[in-house]
Amino acid sequence: MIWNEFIECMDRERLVKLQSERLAVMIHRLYFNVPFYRRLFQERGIEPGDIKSVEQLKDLPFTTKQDLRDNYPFGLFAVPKSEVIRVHASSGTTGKPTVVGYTRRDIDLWSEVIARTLTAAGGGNTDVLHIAYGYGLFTGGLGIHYGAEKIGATVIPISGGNTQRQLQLMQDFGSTILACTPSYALYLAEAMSEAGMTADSFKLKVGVFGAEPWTEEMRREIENKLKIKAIDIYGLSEVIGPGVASECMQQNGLHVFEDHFIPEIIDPQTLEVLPEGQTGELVFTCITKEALPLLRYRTRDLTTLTTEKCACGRTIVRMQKCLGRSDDMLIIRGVNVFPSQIETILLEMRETKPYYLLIVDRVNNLDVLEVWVEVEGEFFSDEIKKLEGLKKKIQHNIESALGISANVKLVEPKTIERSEGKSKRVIDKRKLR
Ligand code: DLL
Repeated sequence: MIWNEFIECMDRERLVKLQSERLAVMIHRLYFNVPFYRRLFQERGIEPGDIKSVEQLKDLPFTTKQDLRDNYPFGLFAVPKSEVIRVHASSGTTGKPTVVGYTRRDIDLWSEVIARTLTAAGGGNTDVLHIAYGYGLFTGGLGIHYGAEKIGATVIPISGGNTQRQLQLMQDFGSTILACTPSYALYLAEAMSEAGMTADSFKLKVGVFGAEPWTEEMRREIENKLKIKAIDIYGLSEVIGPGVASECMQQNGLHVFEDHFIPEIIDPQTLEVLPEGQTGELVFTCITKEALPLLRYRTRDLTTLTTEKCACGRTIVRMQKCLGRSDDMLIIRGVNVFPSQIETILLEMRETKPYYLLIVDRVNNLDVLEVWVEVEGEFFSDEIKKLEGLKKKIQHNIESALGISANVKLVEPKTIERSEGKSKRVIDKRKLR
C-alpha cells in the first residue's frame, strides 16, 4: 500500500517542478522572516526573486548545527511565537540542546510523512502500534504518534522504560507493529527469552526502527529473534524528526519524502555537490515547513542517493541505509574506522552477542582501540584457553578487515549497559582530555 500515491509515484519532471515552485516561495519567506538568512543572502548578493529552480540550490549557503546553537533557542524560527504550537529539542553531546518548533500545519505535515512511513512498512488501521520511542522533547514518540493515529492504527503510547511491562502489554494487547530504536528492539528480544516468552506468543509482524545507525547484520538478528520484518526509518529533529525517509517492504533503500525535504549529497571537505550514486554527506532543504524551514542543513550523515524506481512502484529518491556520520568516524592511527564496521564483524560471529563498546585512548602518543564485547552464554567458558582463542579470532577478524589492531576484552553476558533509547557505543577518551 502507498499512502500518497500521487506524490510518492510522481514522475521526476513534475516533481522537480513542484520542488522548484516550493523552493522559490520558501526563499522569500526566509529572506523576509529570518534575519539570519537575510544577512546570508545579502552577503552573497542574492535577491529572493533570483531563485526559481532546484538547480540553483547548489549556489545557496549551508546551515549547520552551530547556526542553530548560535541562535538558541528560537532565533531561526520563521513565524511569530504565537504560531508555534510545539517545541522539541535534541540533546547533543556538548553544549545547549538543538531546539526545533512546529506550527499547526507543520504538525499536519509531520503526520502525513509518518502516515507514509507506516504505510510503507505495511501498517494500516487494523494494526496495534506499540510506540516505545521516548515521548517528551525527543521527536521519536510524539512524532510517530500523530502519524499512527492518522492511518487509524490503535496506538499504545508506552514510551521507553520498564521492559517487563512493555513485553507484558505487547503480548496482552496483541501489538502488531513495534516502534523503537534498533538497540532497544534487541534488548526487548533478550528480555523476552529471559522471561521464558517466545516470539510465537506475540502478534508482532513488523518493526519500524531508527534514530541510530544499525547494520544489516543487526537487522537479521532482530528479524530472527522477534520473527518480524525490520524496517529502517530515518529522520532528524532539525528537518522534522522521524518521517524524513523510510524503507518499504523491499528493504532496499529509504524513500526520501522529497516533496517536503530536498536531499543533496555533498563532499564534506570541498562542499561540492556529488553526482548521483556517490557517497557523501546528506544535506536537506525544507521547502514546506513553516516554523523552522532550514536551508541546506548539513546532517553529517553519510549515504548515497538513487533516483532509480523501486520495485514497490515509488519513484521518489532513495537513500542508502545510513551507516555512519562524518563526525562518528574514528581516526585510529590514521585509519578511518566507523563503529558500524566493527559491529558487522562482531555480529557475523556466532560466539559474540550484539552488545559491544569501543574505547579509544592515546597511550604514549599512540592511539589504542579496545573492543569490549559480550560472549554468548554457551561460549563463555571457565577455560582460559578457549576464551583466549576466541579473543585472538576477533582480533584477527578486525585486523584483516580494517587494518588496525585492537585489544579485545571478552565480557560476560549483561555486562554492557542496555539502552532504551539511542545506544552509546563509543567512548573516545582522547576527546575527553
Ligand atoms: O533520531 C529522529 C528519529 C526518531 C528518527 C525516531 C527515526 C526514528 P535526532 O535525535 O535529531 O532525531 O537524531 C538525528 O540520528 O542525524 C542520524 O545521525 C541518526 N539517525 C536517525 N535515524 C537513523 C537511521 C531522531 N535510521 C540523527 N539510521 C540523524 C541511522 C539514524 N542513523
